[in-house]
Amino acid sequence: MQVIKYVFQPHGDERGQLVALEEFKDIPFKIKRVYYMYDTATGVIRGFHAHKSLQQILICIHGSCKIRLDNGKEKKVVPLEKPYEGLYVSNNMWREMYDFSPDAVLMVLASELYDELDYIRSYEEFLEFVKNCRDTTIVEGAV
Ligand code: T46
Repeated sequence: MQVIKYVFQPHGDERGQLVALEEFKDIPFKIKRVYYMYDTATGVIRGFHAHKSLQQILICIHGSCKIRLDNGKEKKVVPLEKPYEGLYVSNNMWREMYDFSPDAVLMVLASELYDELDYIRSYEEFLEFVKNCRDTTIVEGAV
């Protein structure tokens, strides 16, 4: 399974930190959509789906949460707790987001506009889908 965690370079000075993200430079795709979730209720698990073609970068810009990734063969839990870290999630990954701190803001940069038809919401359908996808392995590092 491939887990790619980007470490973005903050522009820090005495005023604080600033992270800038540019498509094809810091982010490996054209950013067509940004969404974020906050005020997540205690104990909630979100996700439970994969995508047919969507690529995303998940950044917990405040607070913390955990992402469970599953490629159909292997599962890996990735904690997100730094505003300068981004988790790349490819289309063919079943994802679950959980263990949100009360102050968590999880921001997502997406390669496509919202399309319900791109979602795979059945785990059995997902397992069939990944049979035809190339294998993935784990890499942690920067861009
Ligand atoms: C993903 C994980 C990480 C929209 O109208 N537009 C949007 O762009 C999105 C993302 C959602 N919505 C609506 C659809 C639902 O009525 O917002 C509601 C909640 O979406 P959903 O239940 O899909 O949220 P999550 O947290 O389960 O999943 C989301 C993304 O949908 C998904 O692509 O990979 O975050």
